Amino acid sequence: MQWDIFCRVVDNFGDIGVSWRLARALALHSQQGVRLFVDDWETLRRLLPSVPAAPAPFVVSGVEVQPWVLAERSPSVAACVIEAFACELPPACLAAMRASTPPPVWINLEYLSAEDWIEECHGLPSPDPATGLPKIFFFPGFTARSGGLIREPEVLARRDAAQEPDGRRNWLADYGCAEVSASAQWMSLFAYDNPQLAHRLRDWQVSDTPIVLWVPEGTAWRGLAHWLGASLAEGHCQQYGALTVSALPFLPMDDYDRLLAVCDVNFVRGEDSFVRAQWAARPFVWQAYPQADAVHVEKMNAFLRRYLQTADAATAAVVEAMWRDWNGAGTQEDAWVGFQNALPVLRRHARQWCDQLAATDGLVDRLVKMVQPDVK
Ligand code: TRH
Repeated sequence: MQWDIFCRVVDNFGDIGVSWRLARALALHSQQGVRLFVDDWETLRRLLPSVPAAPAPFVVSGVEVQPWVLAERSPSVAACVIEAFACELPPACLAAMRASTPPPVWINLEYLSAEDWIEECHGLPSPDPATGLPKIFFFPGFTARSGGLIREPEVLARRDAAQEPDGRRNWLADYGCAEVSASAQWMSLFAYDNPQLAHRLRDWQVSDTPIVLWVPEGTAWRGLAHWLGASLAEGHCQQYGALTVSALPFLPMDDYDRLLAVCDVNFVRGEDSFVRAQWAARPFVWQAYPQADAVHVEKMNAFLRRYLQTADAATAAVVEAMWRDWNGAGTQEDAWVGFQNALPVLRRHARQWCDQLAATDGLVDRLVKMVQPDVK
């Protein structure tokens, strides 16, 4: 069976990050033909540096990656068409889909949410006004009645390897600098502009425990530069009291996953890094993509209700305080101290949560079962 995934990059990295992970997981899982059409080759290359500079069809990890224009010029219809995040397919593809017998299964991949309402909408078809073809809405999520989470077959094994005793040594061999101690508390930072960052940096500077903060290139550099009073460049690695700041390049995706696995705490954002932090099975703080009318706070609360269901009241309180503070939903001066003190418990909790998620079908299994119900 042939799968076509269409992705337009609206902003940031999440659209292509999720689409690429899905394409790779589908190719690995089902050994079926997978093509990924993408309109922003440069952003794809940031995640996958092995992709050649000139946009042209290219096979990587079993996925045929294609520039978007090729779908516009010579559309061919796959048995299953996945439209990522309602990105609107090229008119030529829509026409070819309408003319094809039988028509393809057409899936709209939605944004991940922990909210209850997605269960009612997951898997529902809706007629597309332009073509009359049914489009099925697929909602990734955390429950059995949702579309699940993308989990490539080897993701947990790769995490376990990175968390072996030599995992940090290997990381330091690739990205380390003399100032970094392998035994410090390691944290990664991937964030949108965040006024709370300055407060946290102050906390970390006076921490009793030495802290190393790994910061891949991106928006968080701006906040850091403001706090440092100097611009930041790749390779910047310097100590500020108990805090060592290490500025990394924007990492190839698999190295970003490795960073999450070797850190004690991960600050993540958006959708894809949020999921990867959960597979890393380490305590994490999520910055939800900021939306008008504090919609993102609702999303955060919906996730926390699930994530903290089995946590005791004291543990739940420190996580809630830290996450609310980080998402601008209620400042709490001692949010970090409480969170840091609870880290041993939070680490066990993160592992339990990850194991619980990993015991259920991943998104690709659920997708294949929906599209090919007869396949065992
Ligand atoms: O980049 P994001 O903010 O993307 C967001 C979300 O997807 C959000 O839901 C969407 O509405 C908005 O974009 C438009 O965060 P996200 O989802 O975590 O995607 C980041 C991707 O970048 C993820 O696949 C991990 C990858 N990454 C690297 O490969 N290397 C790096 O160094 C870093 C920091 C990230």
